[in-house]
Amino acid sequence: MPHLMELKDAGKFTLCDAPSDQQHNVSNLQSDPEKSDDEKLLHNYNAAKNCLSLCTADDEKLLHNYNAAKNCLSLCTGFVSTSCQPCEEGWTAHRGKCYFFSSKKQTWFESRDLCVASKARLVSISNKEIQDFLVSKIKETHWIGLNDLETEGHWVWMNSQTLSETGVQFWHMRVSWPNEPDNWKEDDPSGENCASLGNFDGFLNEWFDNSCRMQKKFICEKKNTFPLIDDI
Ligand SMILES: [Ca+2]
Ligand SMILES: [Ca+2]
Repeated sequence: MPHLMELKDAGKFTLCDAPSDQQHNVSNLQSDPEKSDDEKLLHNYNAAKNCLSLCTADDEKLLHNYNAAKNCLSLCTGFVSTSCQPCEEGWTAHRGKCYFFSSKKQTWFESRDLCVASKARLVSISNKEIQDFLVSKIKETHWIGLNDLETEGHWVWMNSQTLSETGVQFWHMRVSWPNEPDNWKEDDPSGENCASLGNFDGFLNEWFDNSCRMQKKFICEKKNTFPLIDDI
């Protein structure tokens, strides 16, 4: 493993012959607490891309520069990428995150644990864009990371965000029956404390509270460790 300063120097000087005012200083970003890891990666990806675009088209030099840029990027977050795949096999990249749509049905608790076992968590829906993306990918009801297990009626996502904090909710509404969430206790005396996209009748673009013991497919999400520019 080359010394840190060698890599920084590679980023600044050997990476390409771009004028210094066109090169982004990776080390400044590393210490900027205002920037999220995703923002840093995007910035550094763009910096590397800009830098490479100034270099010669010579294949060997491009390969060398690509490796130098990759090494530089690995210093920014401590993440060492072995490939430029945006997400692992079986996961779908979308706007800086990777999503997993299960093929098997599980209880909500099993779904939550399986996501965690994949270093992910049950999906959060914090805006309409994510809601629409997820709805476009499913053909039946799926568990999401919303629950009122701790306090009845107080719905929270896996990161403890509340619905008033995200500002969006897509509960199913009824004309002559109570709206969702209705905490229906006919099937499960403990009520309905876990939310899903859709129910067994469809309505895939709406949320329902269900018994957490129901078996449904589920959606996990995790950060994309190397988002491509077109995927942000
Ligand atoms: Ca409930
Ligand atoms: Ca319900």
